[in-house]
Amino acid sequence: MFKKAFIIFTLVFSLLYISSSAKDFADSAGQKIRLNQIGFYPGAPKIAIVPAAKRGSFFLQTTERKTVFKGILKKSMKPDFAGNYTWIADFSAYHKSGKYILNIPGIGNSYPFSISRSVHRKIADASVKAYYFMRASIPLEKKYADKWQRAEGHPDDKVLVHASAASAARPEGTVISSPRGWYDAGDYNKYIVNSGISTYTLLSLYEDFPAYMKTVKLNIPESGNQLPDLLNEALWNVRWMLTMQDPNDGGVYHKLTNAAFDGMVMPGKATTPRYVVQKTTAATLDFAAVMAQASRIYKQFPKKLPGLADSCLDAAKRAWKWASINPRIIYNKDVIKQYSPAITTGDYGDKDVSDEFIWAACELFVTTRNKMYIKVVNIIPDDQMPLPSWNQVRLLGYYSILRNGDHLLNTGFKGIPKLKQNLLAFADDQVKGIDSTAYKTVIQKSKANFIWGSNSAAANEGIALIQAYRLSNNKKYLKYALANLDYILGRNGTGYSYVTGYGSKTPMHPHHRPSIADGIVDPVPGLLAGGPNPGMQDHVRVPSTVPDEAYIDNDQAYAVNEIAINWNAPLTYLANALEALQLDISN
Ligand code: G3I
Ligand code: 9MR
Repeated sequence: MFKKAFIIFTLVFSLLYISSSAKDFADSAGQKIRLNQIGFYPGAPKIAIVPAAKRGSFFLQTTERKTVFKGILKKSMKPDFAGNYTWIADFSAYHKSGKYILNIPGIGNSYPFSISRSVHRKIADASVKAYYFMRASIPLEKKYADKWQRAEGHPDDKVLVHASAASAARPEGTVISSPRGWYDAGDYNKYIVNSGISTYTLLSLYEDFPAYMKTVKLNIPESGNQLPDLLNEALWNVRWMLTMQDPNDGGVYHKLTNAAFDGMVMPGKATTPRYVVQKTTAATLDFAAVMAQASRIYKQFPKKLPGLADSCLDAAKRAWKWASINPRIIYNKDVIKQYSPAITTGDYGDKDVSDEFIWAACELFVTTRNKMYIKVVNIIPDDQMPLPSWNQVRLLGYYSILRNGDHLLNTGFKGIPKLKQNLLAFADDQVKGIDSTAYKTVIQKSKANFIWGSNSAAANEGIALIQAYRLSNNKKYLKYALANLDYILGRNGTGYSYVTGYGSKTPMHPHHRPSIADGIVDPVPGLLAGGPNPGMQDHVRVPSTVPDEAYIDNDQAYAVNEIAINWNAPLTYLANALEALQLDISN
């Protein structure tokens, strides 16, 4: 009797042991084979990178382990940032739809992935829906938010004018109403500068791909109201931004914030006083740019949104005027700290506003066709095309001019050929030499990309390449834009797919207060982690300081694992644009 029980015990124990170690093996092998964990379009390039491989074969197999394609691993021509060569499995020649794994003898099996049409559709949708989850001033109901339902946070209907923002018409302590908008990131504050590039990027996705974006349905409260859901979602933030303009002079508050960062609580539990802080030139110009753009887009829906386009344009013009009179009011955190209460939340303090002037001038010019805006600002001071980020917005204006070139024909503006030439030169420079690199992605070409929010650089490079494709019809740009999406979804130095909920190995502990505080194991889905950054400004040690490996899935690690609206927006653009253009990407 005892013996029998012992045998059963040993059997069960060893079965458990075998199955768990088999799982570990699959997991660690999956981690060693770096590929887009979602999958590939049938006709598009399909690449996996295997850092630790040796010369040999690789096998593409169905999930039933039937080999459908065999190839030879090729050694990369150049090493990665750590100095190691990688091995490349290229199965682009295989086109059949299905669910597969990659088997590499001596290493194991990759995570399963798909080859199919519309392979990125779900993640593309989720990257927009993520903004719904970031909404302030509204409860997230179960029918839209599923298990991430939550109570309303921050009504923001009684916001105090901070001492730094006091004026004769609105002295310190004046109460204003400034509801709606998206939380910036892992924190619950709302910042105009960062809202600027984020909202612009979502609106430009609609400007470039209106037909496709009309098919994207998000199951949000406004769904079915005749406005495309992307525009419904963007409007949640546009309406908030409008409240941030002082009606008395046109200046725009830099941010709406608590005095200090909240604890790790749900938004409904974060109830400390909220302030609007100092009007700044950067915020006012970013606001002007977005409102000019919003005006021309929402104008297409006059029945649904009567008057909105005019209000936006009027707000943009008044903001422009304020910035012209106040061209150098720069947010300085050390000055703001001296007021009472001291404000210690995010800065978005940009000392150089020349690019903000260019962006606002471009948007106002595109919307109004009035050349006055580009006469007072030299919009093409040189041939540079700096990659967009919250503090570098020049290219955003150029994109707008280029995508609206036809509409500007009779204005007499002569700069379009030059801008086109410069943008294509920039794109050519980005893709030059990529095929010989260790991961064959644009982002990994330069160590300098790996700063706070590096994943957004990957996505913003993808946008630049898609603009280049739209201007040239040259498919090579699309191929490299897709390579950066592959990077974000797993073909990278860590083996993470950096979007919560999408991929086999994804961030489970983002620095995002609701994901930390809600008691739900899975983080809020569709959010892009900041990504590798060896800076360790959060004092959390990363396992490696090699630029593209400096990442940890830790909720304290805000310098690598926070999420933010300005990082998600270019992902949203890239994933949706590639879905819209999927049939154009072929070998
Ligand atoms: O521009 C320099 C670059 O020239 C230099 O090579 C590089 C080397 O470290 O640093 C670059 O500056 C960085 C700067 O961002 C510009 O991107 C700083 O190191 C870096 O500390 C700074 O990080 C910003 C961070 O706030 C701290 O201020 C992030 O960009 C910005 O995204 C982040 O934003 C926060 C908000 O303040 C609050 N809400 C969350 C949000 C996301 O973390
Ligand atoms: O949660 C904050 C995050 O949104 C910011 O990006 C980050 C840097 O400004 O700061 C985080 O807040 C931390 C604060 O700076 C220091 N105390 C701990 C806070 C939570 O980690």
